[in-house]
Amino acid sequence: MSDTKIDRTGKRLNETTLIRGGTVVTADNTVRADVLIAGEKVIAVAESLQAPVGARTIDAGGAYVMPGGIDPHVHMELPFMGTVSVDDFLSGTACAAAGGTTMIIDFAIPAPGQSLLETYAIWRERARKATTDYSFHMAITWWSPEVAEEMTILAREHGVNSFKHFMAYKNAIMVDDATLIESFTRARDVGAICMVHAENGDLVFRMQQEIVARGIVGPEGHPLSRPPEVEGEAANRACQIAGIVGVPLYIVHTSCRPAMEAIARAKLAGQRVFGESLVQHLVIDDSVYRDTDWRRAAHHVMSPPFRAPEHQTALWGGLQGGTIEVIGTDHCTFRTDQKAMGATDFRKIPNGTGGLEERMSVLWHHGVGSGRLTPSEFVAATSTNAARIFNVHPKKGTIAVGSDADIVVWDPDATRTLSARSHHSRNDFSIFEGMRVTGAAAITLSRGTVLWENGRLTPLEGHGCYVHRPCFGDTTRSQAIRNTFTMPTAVERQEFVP
Ligand code: URQ
Ligand code: ZN
Ligand code: ZN
Repeated sequence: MSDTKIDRTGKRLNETTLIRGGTVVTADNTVRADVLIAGEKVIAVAESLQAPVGARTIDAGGAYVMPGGIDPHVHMELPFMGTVSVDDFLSGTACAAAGGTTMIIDFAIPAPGQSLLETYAIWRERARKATTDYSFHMAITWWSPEVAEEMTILAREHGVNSFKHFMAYKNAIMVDDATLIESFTRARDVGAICMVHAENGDLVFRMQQEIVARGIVGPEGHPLSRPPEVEGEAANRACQIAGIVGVPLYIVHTSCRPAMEAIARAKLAGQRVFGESLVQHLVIDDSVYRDTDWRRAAHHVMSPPFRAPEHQTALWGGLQGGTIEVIGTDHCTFRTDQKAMGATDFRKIPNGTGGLEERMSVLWHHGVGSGRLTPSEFVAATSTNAARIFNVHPKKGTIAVGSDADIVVWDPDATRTLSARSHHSRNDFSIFEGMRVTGAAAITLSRGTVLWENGRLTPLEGHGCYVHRPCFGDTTRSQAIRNTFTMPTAVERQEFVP
């Protein structure tokens, strides 16, 4: 009886693979070592390993062997602003593999009033086609006792340990402070982490109206309506609320100095606050909105918007200094004809850009290639920190015995020009068009299965698995949650006696 098992995609599971001659890079060290994979797991990391009979051998001589990337911020086939993002869970995860990423965390986003459990089931169904592993944050877009109850069920039974809150997108999915407080409290009590899109949505709404009233309706109006101060205010408010409630906080797509400084202040106060930035915000500035070609300017409409160059400098400093721990992409792609929904009013341009395939090459080129980051810091920012923050380490985010064999053989010398003509996204443009970068995935393995090899993508529909992310149990909650603000007790409270 053959001991070869077949997975649901018809793939032989018991393959043994030896990756030899490479330099293994984890967030903690860099070492010459071979990696032995049996089926879906790493079973040995050491020098001069022998290949078992029948094993496949990958010669990684001269290359790095790194944990597959984790992008904790993507939106596949998201219904948003009257349309749907064009990359679905198959095309999106195929892009991921081509770029060296082996796990995505998407966002299940209920319409206000919609059941969270129903939303979760919808996203699970959509994601069945994925070729790499995936998980979901759950967005809180309204509040009721049922929402609180369903948060608990998702946390305890479905491996959702992170809840997202949009402080922008008024009259759509934006929530107010009262909901933030209720949701943050429930998340704290179940041992989950909270996430925010930090822009003051009321200010944005008012500024949009004023800008349009002045006759500015083109894409240049978009950044004018959401300046850095609007993001900084919301980031600070979210940090303060999270600190008083006593829940860990993750601020997504931090794009500017004021928001980053709010994170730094919270960290200095001892709060468990994590900063994420997007690779595109590190290398693209707000001059894109002054492009005379409407299409190219509209291609770059996303929130928060691209910022003036001094904010890129601040974000690189934050990444190097540890205020920003994770680099994601917020991959949420809309084609030119979809962007044209806002041809006469920038408020109607679907917000979002792509980057999932380009993320690791762009960060390697501009980060490691420039000397800003070491290879280990690159691995931390593109994989390990996200695995630790969202509680899937060491299953994901490292190369160690027992870890999933999510591995990228990284060629630090591979040079290419990024372009929509060669990318694997369904989008008809790339915001990185023409960017020349050095450093690329040569081979990407998802739980031991090769999906990308020397320029050839072989996505396996349905190969990807849902990744349960356990909440922070009591034993680890003390590390996960630092309740900096203790609510005053009656004794301490100085009762005012008239
Ligand atoms: O806000 C988000 O993260 C989603 C809706 C993607 N769009 C964007 O402009 N960032
Ligand atoms: Zn957002
Ligand atoms: Zn997003």
